[in-house]
Amino acid sequence: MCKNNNKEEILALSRKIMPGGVNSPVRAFQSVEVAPVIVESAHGPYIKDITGKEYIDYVCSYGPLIFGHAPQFLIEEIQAAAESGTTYGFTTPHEVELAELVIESYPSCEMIRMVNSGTEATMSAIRVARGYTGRNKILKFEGCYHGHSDSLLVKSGSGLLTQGVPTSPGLVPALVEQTLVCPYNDEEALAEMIRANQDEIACVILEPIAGNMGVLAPHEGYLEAVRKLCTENGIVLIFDEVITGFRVDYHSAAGVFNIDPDMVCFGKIIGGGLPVGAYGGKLEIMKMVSPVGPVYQGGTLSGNPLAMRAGIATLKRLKSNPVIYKTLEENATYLNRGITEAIQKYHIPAVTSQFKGMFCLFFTDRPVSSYDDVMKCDTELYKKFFEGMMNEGILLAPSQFEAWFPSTAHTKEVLDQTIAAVNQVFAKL
Ligand code: KE4
Repeated sequence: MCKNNNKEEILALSRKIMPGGVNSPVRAFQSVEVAPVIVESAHGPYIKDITGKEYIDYVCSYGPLIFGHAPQFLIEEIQAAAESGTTYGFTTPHEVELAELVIESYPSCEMIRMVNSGTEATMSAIRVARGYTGRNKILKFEGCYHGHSDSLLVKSGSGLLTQGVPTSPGLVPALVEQTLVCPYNDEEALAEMIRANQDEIACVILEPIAGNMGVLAPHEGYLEAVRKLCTENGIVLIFDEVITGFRVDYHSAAGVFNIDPDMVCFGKIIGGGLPVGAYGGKLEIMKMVSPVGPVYQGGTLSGNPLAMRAGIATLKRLKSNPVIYKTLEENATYLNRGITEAIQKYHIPAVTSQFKGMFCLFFTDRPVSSYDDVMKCDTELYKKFFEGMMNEGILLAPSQFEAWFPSTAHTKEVLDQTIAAVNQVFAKL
C-alpha cells in the first residue's frame, strides 16, 4: 500500500514516475479534464477513493466484474488458491478445467490457449491466422479496439479515440499497410475491400457488438454477411469477444447471433477480475500453435492458478444461474428507460444505446449506427455530464467512447439512485 493517502501527493508522484500517472491512458481522465480518481477499495457496485468519497461504479474495470467488486465467493476462491501457490510454470488441472468450461460454452471453439490479457489474445490470434493462411493482410473495423499490438493500433477505438490518436505513432509503416480498415456495419464496403485484396487477407477481426466506440450493435444481417464473405474468400473470421464474452449471454455473442467464427478471443470476465485472456478456434487452425504447430506464442504467467480458479468460479456461477443474463438485460433496460425519460424531460441532445446488459449514452441528437455517427458526439457535453455525475456520486468511464458495465450488484435501488442523479445533472446542463 502506498505510504501516503494524500491524493495530491500521490497524483504528483504518480505523474513523475509513470506516463500520465497511470498504467492505462483512459485512467488519466484527460478527456474529461477532472482530477482522476485514486481508488482505495471497492465492494459490490461501490468504489471508495482515497479521500473516502464513495461512488456507484459503472466502469467495473471495463467489463470483468459481472458480479461487482469483491464478491465473497471470489475472494474465498482466490484466498484458497493463493495458499497453494500463485504460479508454477507447469500445467495445472485448473487451466484444463477453465479451458473445458469455455470450449463447452462456445461450439466453434474446439481448442484454446490461455494468455494474460485481451491484447495478447488478439495479437496471437492474428499471428495464427496469418500462419494458417500464409497471407499477410488483416482487416479490422474503424472504432473497434482489440488491444495495443502494432497491427491492431490502426483507426482503433477506446483509449485511442479518447486521446484523439486513432492510429498510434511508433508503428512500422510496412506493418500498418498490412492492416486494412473498413467502416463497421457496412457490408458493401467490406465486400469491396475483400475484392480489392483478393486472396491476400488472412483474417477479419471484429467486435460482434462494438463496445469501444460506445456501444454499437451490428445491424440486422451484418454479422451473417461478414461470416459469408469470410467463408467465400478463405478468410479466418475472428470474433473479439473480450468484452462480449460471457457478458451478453453465457454463450457470448456467437450464441446470441448463432454465428460460428473460425477463431475467438476472450478476456475480462473469464479471469474473474484477475489478468486473463484466451484465444481459440477450430482444431485445424489451433493446431498451428506451438508446440503442436510452428506458430510460436508463450507466456510465463499464462494459466496461472489464481486467475484460472477465479475464472472457473465465475463461469460456474454464470453457468448455474443463466437467469443472471435476464437480470442484467432487465437492469440495463430499466436504466435505459429512466435515462430516456430524463432526456425527454430536459430536452437533452442525447441518445441511449443498449445491447442486452451493455449500455451507453451518446451525446448527439441523431441515431447512432456507425463510427461516423459516434464521431459527431458532443464530447464537451459528455465532459460536463461526467463531472456532474461524479459530483452526484456516480462514476462513469472518463470517455464518451466506453460502455457502462452494470453488474449483478447494481440493484434496482442503485439504478434508481443513478437515474435520480442523471435527472439532477440534466437539469443543470
Ligand atoms: P486488454 O489488453 O486491455 O486486457 O484487452 C484489450 C481489448 C481487446 N478487445 C476488446 C474488445 C477490448 O475492449 C479490449 C480492452 N478494453 C478496453 C476498454 N474498452 C480496456 C481499457 C483500458 O485500456 O484501460
